[in-house]
Amino acid sequence: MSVSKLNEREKRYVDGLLSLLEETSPSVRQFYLEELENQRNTLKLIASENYSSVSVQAAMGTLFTDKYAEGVPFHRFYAGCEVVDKLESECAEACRRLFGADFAYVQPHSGADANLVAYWAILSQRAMDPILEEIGEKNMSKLTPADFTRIREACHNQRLMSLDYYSGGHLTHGYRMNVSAQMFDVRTYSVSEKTFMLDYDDIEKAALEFKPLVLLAGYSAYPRAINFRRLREIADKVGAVLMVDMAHFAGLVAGGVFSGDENPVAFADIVTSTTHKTLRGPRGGFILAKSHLAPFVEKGCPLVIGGPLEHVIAAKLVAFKEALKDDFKTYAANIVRNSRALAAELVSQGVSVLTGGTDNHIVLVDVNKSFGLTGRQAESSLRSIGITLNRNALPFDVNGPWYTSGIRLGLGALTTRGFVESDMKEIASVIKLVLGSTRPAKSTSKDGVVGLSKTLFELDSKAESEAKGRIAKLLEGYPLYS
Ligand code: DSN
Repeated sequence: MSVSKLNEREKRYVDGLLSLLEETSPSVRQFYLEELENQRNTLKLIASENYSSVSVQAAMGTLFTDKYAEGVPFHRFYAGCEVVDKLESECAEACRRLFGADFAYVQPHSGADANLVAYWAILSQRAMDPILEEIGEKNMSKLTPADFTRIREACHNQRLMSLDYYSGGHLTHGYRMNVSAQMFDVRTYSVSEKTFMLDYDDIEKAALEFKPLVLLAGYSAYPRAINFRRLREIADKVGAVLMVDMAHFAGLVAGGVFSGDENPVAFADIVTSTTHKTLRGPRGGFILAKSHLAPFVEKGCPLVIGGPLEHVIAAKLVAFKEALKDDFKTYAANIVRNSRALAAELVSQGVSVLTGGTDNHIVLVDVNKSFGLTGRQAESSLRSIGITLNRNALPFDVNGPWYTSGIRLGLGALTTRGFVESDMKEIASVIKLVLGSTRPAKSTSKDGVVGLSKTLFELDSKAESEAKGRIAKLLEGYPLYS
């Protein structure tokens, strides 16, 4: 059964929900219908989004939202947790099994939360614990103010090495506006200026020089597989903890596309993730850890998290069970087939695709080089004809993180909807038509100087109406939640 098509029971569920909302909260019902229209009638190429099953959505909308459960299963600070204890421990076990990990922690509300818990778990083990051992007191509340200050100071300015934002790293990987950069002394590594891919020898050189406590891999916008065995070797050489943020490609790991040296779970001490991208679950996060870090990760509440969201944990369990089924492997393989086909079509139509292709669900296009546009203009122009995707900074981007020179395309959602490789030629051709017919508009600055806008654009009206028709036709072939 395809996630994007509804069976009779699912239809009845949605109908029931809508008629209930009609009575109790008509505006919510109206927004639901508008969002359905939006998701249904546009070609969703946002790399971090997907379409979850109605079972995932239904599990989220349950009475579990009413239960507080601070602590961990069977060790809570609230009464009445007998049922959520079973729910949460089954969810963690399904997650652990799905990825073949030593330990899984399913409480993080998001990927950013998961990263914060992971950072502090590492700091707890590597910076705090040795001091607590030395003092001979494990209970923080019993420490003297002076000892507690010593602990806090030991945790600050530890070294983190991660992929830089422009090379595809995430904000929570040490971007200055994020708390990660304010906690850690951060040094970033970039992709190679020649290939736009990771250069492991360069990373090793930088790591030997910087000697990070945490070597972090993972990305928000990088189209290639990562050799985690090689990163493990580098981490071991410098005594670093290897942390991987697999938020984007968790579905490809679960579905067996990334195996062997490309499977982070086999090599990293700690792996963080979201549940809603290629993994196709509810919006949320989780952490996998090797046994030596598990006791520290488990203290995520109250370290970072307050009450875990048991209704989302219920939906995570539904999603993990879906991903444990054989057809999820097919889904994951199809994502990469589609992604490769789209990259190849764009290249064959003369569009500049970073690294010349892809190994995962992401395709990065340099719209500045190919069309003389900013990413912001390309994003808006494509949205105006029914393609939804993000602008994205590219390595060494001259247009900064707001305007950018690139767009990021992701195939997780369209693959769920049923699109296949042979559709990619038409999608690439519409993208080429639209961007090739878009020009930066003129704009006048406050001082009266006329120049080219980085935001405003003009799209040829003939191309616009042709593209809209072609997108509508593509969408007709793969109805969503029909
Ligand atoms: N916003 C997500 C992404 O687009 O990669 C990650 O936070």
